[in-house]
Amino acid sequence: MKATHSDPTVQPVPAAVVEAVDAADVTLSNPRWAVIALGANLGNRLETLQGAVDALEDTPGLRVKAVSGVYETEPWGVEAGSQPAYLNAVALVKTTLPPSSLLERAHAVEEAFHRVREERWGARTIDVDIVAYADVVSDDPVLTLPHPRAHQRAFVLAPWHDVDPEAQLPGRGTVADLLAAVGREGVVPRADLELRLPE
Ligand code: A4P
Ligand code: MG
Repeated sequence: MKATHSDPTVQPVPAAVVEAVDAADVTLSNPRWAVIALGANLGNRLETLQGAVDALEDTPGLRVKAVSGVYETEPWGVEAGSQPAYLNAVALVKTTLPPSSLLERAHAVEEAFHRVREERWGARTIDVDIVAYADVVSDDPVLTLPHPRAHQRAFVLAPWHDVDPEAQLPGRGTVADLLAAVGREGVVPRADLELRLPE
């Protein structure tokens, strides 16, 4: 039976929920930019990447401003042939969330797509990493900024360079120079796959 406002069994909406709904309508006042790396090597990889982009856009205080093309990449950090290939992409976002809240949101998105953590660098339905948050530099292991391995990874640098050719990785130099240094081996553009920028 459909509940109505006059239905005495309907509980009032808790204040916290009301706040969350209100926050979704907030106009960003002083947003910072952040770069989010997305990687998937289990399940329907493209669908999951798109779902993660859409879930990020659904975050109060966050707007996805650009999404890169999709790259098929060899698994990094594990024995060759031991894991399926990844699809990787990068999203540029503007957000009023502080870094810690952005990380919480990244973890919530991973959980929504049933990410299971069994081993470090294990195969995953989705990895949502914060590559950079404005010019913040931090060696906190809970949230290291920039991401401590981003400068070594063509699967982050190539898609990031595509959406922002002038980008700088704080403390490391330009993304263009870093990409030239690591090369593009094992990182293949998939022009047949495309991520949509949420409307
Ligand atoms: N953490 C610290 N800094 C950050 C940050 N900037 N962004 C902490 C996100 N998380 C950060 O991460 C482990 C812990 O890192 C978290 O608790 C968080 O607080 P995780 O996602 O639980 O585990 P993980 O991803 O397996 O570990 P790690 O060390 O973050 O892995 P990486 O370095 O991200 O590598 N190969 C290809 N081709 N493509 C990939 O996308 N990804 C990985 C994951 C390995 N090989 C890959 C790819
Ligand atoms: Mg990660």
